[in-house]
Amino acid sequence: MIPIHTYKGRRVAVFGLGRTGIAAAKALEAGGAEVSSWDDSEVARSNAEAAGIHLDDLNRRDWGDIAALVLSPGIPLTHPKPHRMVELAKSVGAPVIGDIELFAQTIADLPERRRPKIIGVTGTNGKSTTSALIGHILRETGRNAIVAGNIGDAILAQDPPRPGSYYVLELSSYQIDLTQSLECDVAVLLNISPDHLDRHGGFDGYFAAKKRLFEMQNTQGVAIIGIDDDETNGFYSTLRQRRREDQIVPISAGRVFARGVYALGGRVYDALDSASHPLVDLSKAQALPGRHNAQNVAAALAAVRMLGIGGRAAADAIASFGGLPHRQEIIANEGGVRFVNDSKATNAEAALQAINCYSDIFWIAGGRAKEDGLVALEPSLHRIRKAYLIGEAQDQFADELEGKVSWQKCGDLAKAIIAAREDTQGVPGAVVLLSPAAASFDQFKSFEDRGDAFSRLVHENGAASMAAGGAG
Ligand code: UMA
Repeated sequence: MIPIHTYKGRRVAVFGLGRTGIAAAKALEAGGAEVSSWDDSEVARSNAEAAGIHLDDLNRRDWGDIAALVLSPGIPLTHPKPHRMVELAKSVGAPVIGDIELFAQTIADLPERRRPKIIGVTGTNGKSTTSALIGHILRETGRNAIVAGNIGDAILAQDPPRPGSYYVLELSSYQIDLTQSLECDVAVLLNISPDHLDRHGGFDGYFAAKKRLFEMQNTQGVAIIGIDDDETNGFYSTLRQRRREDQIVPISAGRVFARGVYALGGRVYDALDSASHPLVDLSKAQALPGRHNAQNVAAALAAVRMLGIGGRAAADAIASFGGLPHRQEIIANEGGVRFVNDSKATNAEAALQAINCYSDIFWIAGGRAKEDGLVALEPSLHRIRKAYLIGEAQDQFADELEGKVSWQKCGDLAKAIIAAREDTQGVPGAVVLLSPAAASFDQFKSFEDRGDAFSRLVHENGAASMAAGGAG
């Protein structure tokens, strides 16, 4: 845990008692603050109590002594409308902040020589993989690196900063909205496409949140910008006018840059080092298939290069990266039919990236649909042999696929797996791909929960099918 001393002797309201809130309440208490914690959900409250959190109903108490409200990222700050707690905090002039801000303040309070390096990674897709990859390279090259934020456990549940250590923070737009003073040594923007629009009042609000990561950097901070979409390319041009040449690095999967890191023809080049020799042969990085991962590799290489780690050591570390659960994770190979868990793909853009990595796809999709539905998938629908639709989105997805891809409404994951297994019997090379292009919350707690269920059901159903004498 990282104790937070900023509010020592003062009272802080912590609202939302999931991963963020529980860790924040404990960290604040460890640093000497008085903490009042609450959550709208009774289940969350009793879980928090079991975890040693003292509850204090923030709906009923007087807010006069509250110095700050620590809000969890999943709770509306501004849109669709501010949560009641945000209004209460504003009414007494208490700042509304997140756990990343508490972390940032704690780092800023350290003497400069004891400050760890901070790498912040944002974008719509690929944040987790890029963050994990940067962490992996740092560790493989002998550094102490912690990867946290929108990936895994909350930042304040991590080990306290040590001189010479590195924190790699995957940052969602929600988390950046609640952060005011995070000075990343290296900040990465991978890409942007519409997502979470309801929480930001539209695309501009969403993009503005991502850009703030760079606005918070100090004059020494380095920006790594993916330039493969129009919006981020435009942002790169703007930033170039404001920063020294050595403080901004473009990255791309497909475009060559004199001063950038880019992927081309299955290889990644670091033009900051030598543009004539590829640094990484992507065919050796088994856990990183597809063009989107080429961009993630370029971003990770650029980030570590700007931290002084380059060349062969970084390239070797990339080859040994094992990948992340729920992101194109091969969980079974039955007679040449692969079952791939890509539950993390909660929007069509993310699903497209996985779909582009395979042909002969038996695709399990659905859940709670995002605003743009399946529009982004249009160019790659020919790769899909059949779609097995689940969850709230199944009717909408069936309408969108009508006349383009054969589909079957299955309702839930278990039925979808059974149907896909039947259809792929005797089709070596087929891929049963769970890449839902929708959020999980209609039927699961989280995308991790959905991915775990997929993995369990594939193995259970596979065993049952073998026992029944099926091809399995
Ligand atoms: N709650 C209320 N009232 C509300 C809404 C929520 O009381 O109106 C309570 C819920 O009852 C629950 C708590 O708030 O107890 C949940 O807070 P949360 O949604 O912020 O969840 P955490 O467990 O704190 O997880 C968060 C991130 N979740 C979100 O941003 C939605 C996790 O990212 C992150 O790993 C974790 O903090 C640790 O930093 C997950 C995520 O889905 C991976 N992120 C989104 C994404 O990637 O698309 C942004």
